[in-house]
Amino acid sequence: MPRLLATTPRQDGFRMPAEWEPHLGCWMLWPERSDNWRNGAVPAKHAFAAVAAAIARGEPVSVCASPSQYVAARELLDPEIRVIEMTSNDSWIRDCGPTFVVDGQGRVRGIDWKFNAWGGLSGGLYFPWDQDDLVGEKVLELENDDRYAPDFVLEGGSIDVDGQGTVLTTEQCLLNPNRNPGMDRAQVEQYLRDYLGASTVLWLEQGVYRDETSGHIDNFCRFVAPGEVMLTWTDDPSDPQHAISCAALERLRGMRDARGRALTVHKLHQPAPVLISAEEAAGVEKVHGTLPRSAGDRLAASYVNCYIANDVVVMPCFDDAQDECARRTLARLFPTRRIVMVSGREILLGGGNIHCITQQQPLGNRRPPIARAA
Ligand code: KQY
Repeated sequence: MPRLLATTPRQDGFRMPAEWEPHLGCWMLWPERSDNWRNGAVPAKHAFAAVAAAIARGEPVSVCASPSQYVAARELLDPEIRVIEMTSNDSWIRDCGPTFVVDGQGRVRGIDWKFNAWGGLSGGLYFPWDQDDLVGEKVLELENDDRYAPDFVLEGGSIDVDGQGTVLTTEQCLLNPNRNPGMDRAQVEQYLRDYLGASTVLWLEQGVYRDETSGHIDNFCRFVAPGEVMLTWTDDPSDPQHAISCAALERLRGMRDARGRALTVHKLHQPAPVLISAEEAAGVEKVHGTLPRSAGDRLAASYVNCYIANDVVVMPCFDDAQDECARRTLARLFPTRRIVMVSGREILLGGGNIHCITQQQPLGNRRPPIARAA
C-alpha cells in the first residue's frame, strides 16, 4: 500500500522534474459536464481523444472517465489508450491531479495538493469540486506511489519548473486570497521550495489576458530548457496582452535562475483574438455557480499551453496564421521531438488547453515505456 507521508519532498531528497525529462506516461480526465462543454461535451470528447492519440505517439496515456462515460470514452479513444473508471467534477488533471516528484535513485512519489476549483466560493469556476480533489489521491493509489498531502491549495498549471531548482509562477494566482488566504509571499514560497524541492521562485505579475484561472503560468510562460523560457507575445500595443507580456519580459530580463543563469526568452506570438461565437455560447448550459459563457467573450488562446511528451510536443492550433510560426519555434526549441498540432479551440472554449488537460508521470527508475510507432 502506498504511504501518506508526513515529511516534505525536500526533506526526503525529492524534486519536481522538468516536463522534458523522461515520462512513464500521461494522465487525462474525460470531459462530460454540459455547463462547461458545449453540446453535451460531444465536440470536446473528440478534441480530448485527438490530444490523447497525439500524445500516445510518444508515451502511454491513461484516461480516467466517470462510470457513465466509460463506454463513450472507450469507443472514442484509440485502443492502446488505457481507460480507467474514475469520478471527477471536470477534466483538468493538470490542476486537480498529482504533481509527481523524483529522487536521485529514481524513486517516484506524488504531491496531492488541495484543490478548490480555482478559487472556491470566492471566484471559483464551479461547485462542488470534492471529486476533483480526490483525483490526486486516486491516481497515486493506482500507481502505488507514496503521497505527500500538504495543507496548501495549488493547481499544477500555476507552477512551472526547470527541474534544476527554479519555479516560475504568477502573483495573480498564487497570491490570490482565494487560494491560501492569510498566507504571504514568503509562506507561499516556502511551500514551493519544500514540496517541489526548489530553491528559487521567480514571480511574474499576471498571466494571459482574461485567463479564467487567475493567470496560470502554464498558459503564459514556461521553461523549455534550463535557462530558457517561452513567453506568449504580441507586438500590437492596442491589445491588452501587450502590456502584460512586456511587463513579464522586463521582469524575466532581470531574473537569475537557481543556478545563477540569466534567462533567454523565446517569444511565441499569440493568435488573433479568439472569441466565443453565438452558436458556441448557446450550446453551454447555464448553471448557477459555474462560470457562464457569453457570445463575443475573448478566450485566453496561447501556444505556450502545449504538452512536452517523450518524443513529441503536442501544441494547440487555432486555424490562425500564427499556428505555423509557433510550430516552427517549438520545433527549434525541441529539436529531438516531433511537433504535433491539434485543434485547440474546443478545449479553449472550456477554459484551458492541452497542457491543462494533461499530467505527466515521470519515468524515474522504471523501464522506459514502449512508444507506438508514430
Ligand atoms: O487549467 C486550466 N486552464 C483550467 C481551466 C478550468 C476551466 C473551467 N471552466
